[in-house]
Amino acid sequence: MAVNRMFRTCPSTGLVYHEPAEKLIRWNAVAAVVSLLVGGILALLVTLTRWPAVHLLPPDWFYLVLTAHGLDMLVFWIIFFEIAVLYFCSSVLLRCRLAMPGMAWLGFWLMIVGALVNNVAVFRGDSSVMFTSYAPMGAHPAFYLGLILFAVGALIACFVFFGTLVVAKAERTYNGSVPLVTFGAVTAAIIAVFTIASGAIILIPTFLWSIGLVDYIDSLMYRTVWWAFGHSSQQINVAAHVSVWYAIAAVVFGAKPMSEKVSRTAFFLYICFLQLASAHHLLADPGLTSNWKIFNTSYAMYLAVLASMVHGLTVPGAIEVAQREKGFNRGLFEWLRKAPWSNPSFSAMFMSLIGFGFLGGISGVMMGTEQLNLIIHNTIYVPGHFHATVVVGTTLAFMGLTYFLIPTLFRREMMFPGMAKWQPYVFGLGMMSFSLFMMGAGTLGVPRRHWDMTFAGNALGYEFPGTAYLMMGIMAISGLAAVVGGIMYLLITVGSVFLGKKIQTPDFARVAARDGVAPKPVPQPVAVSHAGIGTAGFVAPGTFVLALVFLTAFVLYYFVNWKYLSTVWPLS
Ligand code: HEM
Ligand SMILES: [Cu+2]
Repeated sequence: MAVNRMFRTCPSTGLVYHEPAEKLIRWNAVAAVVSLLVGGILALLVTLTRWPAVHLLPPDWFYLVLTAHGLDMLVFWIIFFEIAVLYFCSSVLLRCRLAMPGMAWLGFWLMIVGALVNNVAVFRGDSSVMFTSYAPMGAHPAFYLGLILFAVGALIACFVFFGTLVVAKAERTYNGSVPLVTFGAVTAAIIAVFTIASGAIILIPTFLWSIGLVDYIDSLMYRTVWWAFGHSSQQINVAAHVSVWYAIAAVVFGAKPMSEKVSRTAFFLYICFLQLASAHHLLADPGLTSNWKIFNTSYAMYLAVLASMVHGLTVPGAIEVAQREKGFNRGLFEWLRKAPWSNPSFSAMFMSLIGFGFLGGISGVMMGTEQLNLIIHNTIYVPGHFHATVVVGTTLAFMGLTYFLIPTLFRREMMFPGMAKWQPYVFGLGMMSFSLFMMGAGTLGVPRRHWDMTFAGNALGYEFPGTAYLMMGIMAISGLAAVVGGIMYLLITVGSVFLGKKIQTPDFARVAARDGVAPKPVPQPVAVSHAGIGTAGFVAPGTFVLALVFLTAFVLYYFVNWKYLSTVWPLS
């Protein structure tokens, strides 16, 4: 079967692109960036409304815009980008053809139609049910239908990804096991299948309920199953952005994982335990036993947290080892000081790692403790936590990857390279501060998703301390900084992709399928000795010190919150 296929090899990276895969990766990435643009405009409006001194939108618009912001960002931006990552990690990294490009296009168009239908439902004004759309709050049927179509499209994309792995195996385009980055993508895709199945189990009956064919949706059942979907989808993001960390570490430093086995085991832990952690969204719900909540959120969740901490250690560890081997071997932190801080792929990736760990991780464990959850339940602490995870963590990592993709995938020179150096800092630091001040205001009790924290005109008023208003103001200003960082990202990416100078590289050429595209299979790293680097018997002592700082911060913050809990509920 000597079908001819179109491939090209990128001269500067050596990556091999199959023509349909390249097109699909581009289109998915473009759809992602368009969603980010829409979500970003909405972010600005939401932020200006939650800024007490500005209080921009009227209530109906606030809830509409908040619903659309959550969906366009956390569903459409992130998932379109993830599909691009899946195709990249299969077809490109394994140097093989993409399986069933026709199906992949079907998936893509279903996702586009789904995203549009869902957005239309929200902007009609009768579906301001928030990202979580808890029953018995009902939206227009098109709201659910849009999400279902989008999910079917994403599911098809996952199967195209799995199919591509089968192709690579059958056509022997790699030897040994798949590279670690691809392994991480496999983790993400397996979780995605579980996630989409849970989404279908809850959204299809809810859709039928919205058109009157089902007459009752139990609200506790809705919340339980919805979070099997909602939480797991966050774990797809984590598996995807951790893979991106490894990829960027490999591209920028030539860093090899410190231990493939440990990293792979950590990915495997995600598959085993994260769905159970969904229970942390139900900690304040009546009707579920404490035993169930505590088992799932303590014993089970910590194994998923462990996995993230392993990655948080091995990624900088691998970078440290690579840097020390290049000669940056003095003291504890020369490797970090001499890192390429003006390379936006690196700075985005490193801030993603630190922000995700310190802000998202520590706050997540605190919130996931049944007793402590009471302090912050439904306060603005919650969006503070998840902007640290899905924005500083996932979104910033994806931004870092984009800078790498512009020349190799889109074959364009990057526009505004000077601005690109600063973009990750403006966005990342803005978002970190935004998240921190949200958490601060939340600790003082400021509610999330609330149009007016002053409760003006309500019979039962409540006065927050002045600090809460101050924190909401600083939060909003930091949010504006992040919006500026987002605009910089959009200018650079859209500018480069559509107007950037074309890079002339060898174009697609026919290759006989039987021979495969990879005449030289990817060489597998050989074990190397790290003799002569590091100090005191550690190859990566700097990373070890960073881990101890993390541990100290973690323990202190955790216990401070127990202390705080004892004061908010005086018993004597
Ligand atoms: C410049 C960037 C961003 C800013 C300034 C921003 C700002 C905000 C604000 C002020 C809220 C409302 C919090 C509340 O009142 O409860 C919010 C909610 C939310 N944001 Fe963002 N955001 C940004 C980016 C993102 C990104 C990139 C994502 C996802 C990847 C995201 C996902 C969400 C979600 C899921 C909600 C909650 C919606 C709900 O409660 O139903 N945001 N954001
Ligand atoms: Cu969760």
